[in-house]
Amino acid sequence: MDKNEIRKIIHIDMDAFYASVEQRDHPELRGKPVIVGGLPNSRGVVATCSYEARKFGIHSAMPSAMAYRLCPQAIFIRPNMDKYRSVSQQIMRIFKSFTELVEPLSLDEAYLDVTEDKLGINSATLIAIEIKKRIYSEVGLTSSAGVSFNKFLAKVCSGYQKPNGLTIVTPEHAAQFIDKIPIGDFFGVGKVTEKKLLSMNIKNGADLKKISYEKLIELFNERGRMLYEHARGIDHRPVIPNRKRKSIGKETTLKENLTDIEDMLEVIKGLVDQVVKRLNSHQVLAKCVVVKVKFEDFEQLTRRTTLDEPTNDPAEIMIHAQSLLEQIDFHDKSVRLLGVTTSQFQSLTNDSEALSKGTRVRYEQLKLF
Ligand code: DCP
Ligand code: MG
Repeated sequence: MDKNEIRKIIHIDMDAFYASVEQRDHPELRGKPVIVGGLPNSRGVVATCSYEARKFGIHSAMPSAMAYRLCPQAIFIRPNMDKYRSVSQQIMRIFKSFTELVEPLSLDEAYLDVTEDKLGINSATLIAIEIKKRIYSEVGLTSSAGVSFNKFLAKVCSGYQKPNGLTIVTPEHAAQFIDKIPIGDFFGVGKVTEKKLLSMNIKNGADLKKISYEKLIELFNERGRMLYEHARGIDHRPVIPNRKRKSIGKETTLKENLTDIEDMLEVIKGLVDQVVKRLNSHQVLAKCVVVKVKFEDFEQLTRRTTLDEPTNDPAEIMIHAQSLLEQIDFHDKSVRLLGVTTSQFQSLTNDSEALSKGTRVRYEQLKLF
């Protein structure tokens, strides 16, 4: 893309994500301090908490025992990750109805590039409003959106008026907005860097802009260049969509070349086990199995088969891998590498039913950016 073209970027982040899902599903928890994470008598920590609990000073990563001391009446709930993952899939699908350029950062947040949108709406602000409405009516949750012309500003914006916020920073207003951004909110500034910058009396964007390029590079190398640019509203990082994985495989170069098929099957079995682990972590079944062989002379070939039903059963995948290996003509050559790959996936996760609720959106500005 032309670097001079002004992009339209949205960052969406769900409000108190896990806790809001629990309050949605258990109406008796609404309006109450809810803590999702470890239980108070465990060594666990708070994953997140409702905004009602935040008033007591509770926050993510705090030990649950401390959260209990701050707010003994809080309701503690163990996380239900399957549920949060399925809600996440629902919101990502809503995003994708506006653009294919969706980059998820975690279950509850994503960048969208809507410079061109599928529906021809053409205004990032109106798209953000529409997305918030649809998440509320179809999923039953509130979210916060930031709208700007690059990733850095869009992300800072989405956190600006949480919960249920919408903040827009146009190119004309960027400089004055950046001046006020606390230094700890700049991309790549963690606790250590924040301390270092504060000790140099750099508290916000305005202070950061006064530091020379050379000085920032000297202090922080590549990160220094980014800070220099971000302080001036420059951030060319593209929105990179998470392309769906098409295959999962594992291969290994053998310690010694093999000629005995029984030895090869032993190796294949180990590979199948590793592939199945990864199928499970991606929550998919596979319908296609491929075996790859590389010979001592580096010639290589693959054999594939398609199953009647998708599977994640290692014994079943092994049966197919074995029969594929047995079909190979080795011409008395030894084998230096073996691989197993699976593809044609079917997802194991079911989406929970979309909730239908009233639509309510609050926003501060409505500029057709
Ligand atoms: N999370 C976690 N451990 C952390 C931070 C977050 O397990 N240290 C989980 C729980 C959150 C989810 O990730 O619900 C999203 O993280 P966010 O930082 O976006 O926090 P929330 O969505 O809970 O709250 P906010 O309204 O501040 O975005
Ligand atoms: Mg969030």
